[in-house]
Amino acid sequence: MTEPSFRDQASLLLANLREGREVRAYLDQFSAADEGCFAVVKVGGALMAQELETLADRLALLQALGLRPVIVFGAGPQLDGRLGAAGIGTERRDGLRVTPAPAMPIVAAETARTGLLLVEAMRARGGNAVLVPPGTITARLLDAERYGHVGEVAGIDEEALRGLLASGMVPLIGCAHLDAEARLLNVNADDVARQVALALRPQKIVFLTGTGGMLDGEGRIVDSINLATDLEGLRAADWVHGGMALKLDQIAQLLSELPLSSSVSMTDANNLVRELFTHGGAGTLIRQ
Ligand code: X2W
Repeated sequence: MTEPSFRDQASLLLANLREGREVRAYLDQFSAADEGCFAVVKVGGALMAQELETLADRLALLQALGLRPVIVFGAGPQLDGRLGAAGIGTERRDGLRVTPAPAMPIVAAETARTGLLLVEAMRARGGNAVLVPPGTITARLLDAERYGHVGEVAGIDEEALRGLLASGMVPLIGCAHLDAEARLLNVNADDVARQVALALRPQKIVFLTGTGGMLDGEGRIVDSINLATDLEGLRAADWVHGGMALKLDQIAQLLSELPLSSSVSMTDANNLVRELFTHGGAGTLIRQ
């Protein structure tokens, strides 16, 4: 089956809006976030490279509908390439990139470049996005001996983010952030997304990935996961490997600190609108 095009998705949306059906209900629900942020969307670096145009289309559409997403983006594969070209190999520990001092200017520059490509692609579609200014997210050094210049999120300037949203911008948050001593640190983008979600308390948290959702043992997308009833069984299932189990635990932890109505979706750029605005969805919906 071919993926529905942007045009198909937009017409589905508009047809449903005219008929006042499920899309309208979702739109009303998401618009109720008024001054706040309706969704934190994490975009992995691979998708920033491969699906930039589609992503920019979908985000510009959300913005045109008056919705206010905040985007957290990664740049993992881009960093592998740039650092490799500079003679700095890729080593990961506990899922984090070991980042020696000479790598940091490259991490910062490549992250900014990756984000600016999305700014540009959104502007070309009538959208308006900006990279958040330095200091919006502050970091703290994790364990210099073990990871080098790697940080975790120490603080989030919520007012700055809400100000950008109120002025009609989609804030884009990368993975290089200053610490209290104005040192740049490399912060894993999934961690940034979770912390931003905890601060802004959006209705939706969306992880956009190339796989389009969580895959079961046969490589099919799992439609929905109810953590209250499914988590133990999933942990025990042989097809749930280490990385996926960790991700599920992190999502469960995140949702446990958010209102019961908040949910996490995993989907791809093409299906973002369908996942957000239809009961059937397109991806994996995770509730608590
Ligand atoms: C990540 C930041 C980029 C990232 C890294 O250097 O790869 C650490 O591991 P993806 O594409 O979302 O994986 N930082 C400390 O998270 O990008």
